[in-house]
Amino acid sequence: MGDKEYFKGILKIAFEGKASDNPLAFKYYNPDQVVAGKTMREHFKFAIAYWHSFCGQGSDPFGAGTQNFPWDQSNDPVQAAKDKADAAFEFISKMGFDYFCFHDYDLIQEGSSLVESEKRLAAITDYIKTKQDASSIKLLWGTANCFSNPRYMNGAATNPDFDVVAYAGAQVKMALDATMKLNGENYVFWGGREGYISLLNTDMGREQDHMARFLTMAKDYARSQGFTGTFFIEPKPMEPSKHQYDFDAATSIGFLQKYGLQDDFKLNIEVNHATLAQHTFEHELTVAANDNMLGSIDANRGDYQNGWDTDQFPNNIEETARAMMVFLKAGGLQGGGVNFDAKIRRNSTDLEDLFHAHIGGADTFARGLLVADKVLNDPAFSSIVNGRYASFDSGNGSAFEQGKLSLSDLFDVATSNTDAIKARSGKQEYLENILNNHI
Ligand code: XUL
Ligand code: CO
Repeated sequence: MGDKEYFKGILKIAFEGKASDNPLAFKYYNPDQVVAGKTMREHFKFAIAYWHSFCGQGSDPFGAGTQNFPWDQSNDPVQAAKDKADAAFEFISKMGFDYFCFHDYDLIQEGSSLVESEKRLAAITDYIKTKQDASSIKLLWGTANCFSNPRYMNGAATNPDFDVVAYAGAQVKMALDATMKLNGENYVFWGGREGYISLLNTDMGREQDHMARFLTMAKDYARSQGFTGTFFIEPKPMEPSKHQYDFDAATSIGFLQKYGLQDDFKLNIEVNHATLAQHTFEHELTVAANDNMLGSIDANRGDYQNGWDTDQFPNNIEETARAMMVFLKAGGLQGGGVNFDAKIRRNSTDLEDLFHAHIGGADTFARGLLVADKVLNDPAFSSIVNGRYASFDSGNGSAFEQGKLSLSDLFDVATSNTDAIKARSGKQEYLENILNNHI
């Protein structure tokens, strides 16, 4: 820690249990508690998002930022970046989390040229490396911000101008170097402007070929430098582009499989991105898990009354419990963790609010996990779900699953069945009651 303490008066957040009335304590997240064979710490690998918690100051399209971060006071970019790193590491340590995630220019302000940016990134990653060595804090993933700068208004890897594609390549190379220097466990691609605003001027097929080429080059470069981590694609249907190519989990998996990238790349599923795509969080996790592509989670929530990415802290216990059922059935995440890609509201202006937000998020996931484990182990629940497919466990159903029947065989089976088809209840309301009873 630097000499300065930013979050004065706040000590390390401890697990005190449900009965505690201390607002700065975990009620459910007990890092050492074992659930379904692993500690909560191991299940979740909670990470803080550098951008929302230490960079974004609450500006929106209608007004300037409302936060006045004490670590954002220096005019010298390197000093300002070091102060921000001090604040971030103090916060992560006090939360008792193990990880952080960043975009390149969250760490330090972009320079006026690529060479200047590279120098700045080298300076701040040197500094962060010493802070990592002095603590147990690790990098869950790094990424490059290839969407904010106006040069990327028509996309980065999918830009119709090759000079911009090359620029994005240089930026991603530097972000990969920074990630590898800090022993990042994974690397993320979120294609905010990799899509179109109008199809009148867009060659979609050619742009998608370019995106695949670009991802392949990035993967080959990192592998050649000894990076063994996983690459994640983060699906999102829209915003800022009208339509983004990584629309949802199914679309992204199809893309990765088409271009042979499915072994190196997995998915980073974000709650509010799922709901923007008209899916539930549990749906997107299920699609990813079914193809062995469930890599990581960006935790947050949307708002039922509007249609954009509000990135609020997770607090919906039912939504999280249903997601954790998928998570447990899938055997967890492939390489990733749970990154709080969420921001406190614009009028939450006390530094302490950042703690309340992350405590609530961690407790929501912990509760979700505990509930999911109970539901999955409840015989009343599993017998209904398993029983639903029992007709495929033996006889002709089993032969069908094994590919041993033809369509003519189905005709013979159906015509020789003299009994009327029985209505079999899906028991949805009963299952919903079982879930709620465990909450
Ligand atoms: C944007 C979003 C990003 C990615 C990283 O909606 O989720 O913050 O997680 O670029
Ligand atoms: Co995200």
